[in-house]
Amino acid sequence: MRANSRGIPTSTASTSSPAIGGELDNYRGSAVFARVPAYQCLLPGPVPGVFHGGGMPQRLLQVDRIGLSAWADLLTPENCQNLIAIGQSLLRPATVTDEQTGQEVAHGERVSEMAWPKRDDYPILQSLAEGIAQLTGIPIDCQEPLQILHYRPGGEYKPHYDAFAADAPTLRQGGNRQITLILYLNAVEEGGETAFPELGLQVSPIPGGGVFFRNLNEEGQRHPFSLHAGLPVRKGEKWIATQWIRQEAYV
Ligand SMILES: O=C(O)CCC(=O)C(=O)O
Repeated sequence: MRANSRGIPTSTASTSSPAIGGELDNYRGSAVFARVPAYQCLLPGPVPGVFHGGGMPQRLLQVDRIGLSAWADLLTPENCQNLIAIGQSLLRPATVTDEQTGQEVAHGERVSEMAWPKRDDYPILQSLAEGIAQLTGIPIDCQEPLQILHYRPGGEYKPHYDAFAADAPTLRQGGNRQITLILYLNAVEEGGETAFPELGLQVSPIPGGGVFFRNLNEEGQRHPFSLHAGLPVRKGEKWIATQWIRQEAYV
């Protein structure tokens, strides 16, 4: 996460409006950070550690509009290395879920490689799933399989919503994606932030940290403020693990 000298994440603000759906530079330029959010910075404080033997993840930031919180120390360096190794063994070009068919399809908006390991094949994925259930308070059954993503320089995921449209047939697989959790597995040399254009916020990857947020509003519809992007990696590579959590048991 971007952080000031006291380690508290910051965002950048300006006065003009962002052009949602425009070219990527519009998201990265100062105009992106126009609608200064009503978000609240919390001082880091301990919460029950769930991913590594009772350690103490730190909540660094809370944005109430979409229940976004950014965390440090969710994963140990060893956890991160293990997840990267799993990803390395299974990588293939990234796809997105087609709203109509529920099938995975290639999409120019997503320039990365991904792996979708089976939880049963890796004990770390089971304990991670349990930790995520504890962190979010949502039963494990609602979790889609964890997705491990790898971006090379130039790789990115353009602004998008994770929640599906209200009439998408894939909703039959457990309702909509109510929560997204993105875990950062390595330090990116330059770029690769997760941007929330509507909140005026960028979260910079720090290894072992993560960000989670709600994709739906109180009526269960796609929340406009959940729009987000993986900004281009300018130098180095980026590894993340994304967990989508449905409203009901995922089938
Ligand atoms: O790469 C990122 O930071 C964002 C990833 C993302 O948007 C997703 O997996 O849905």
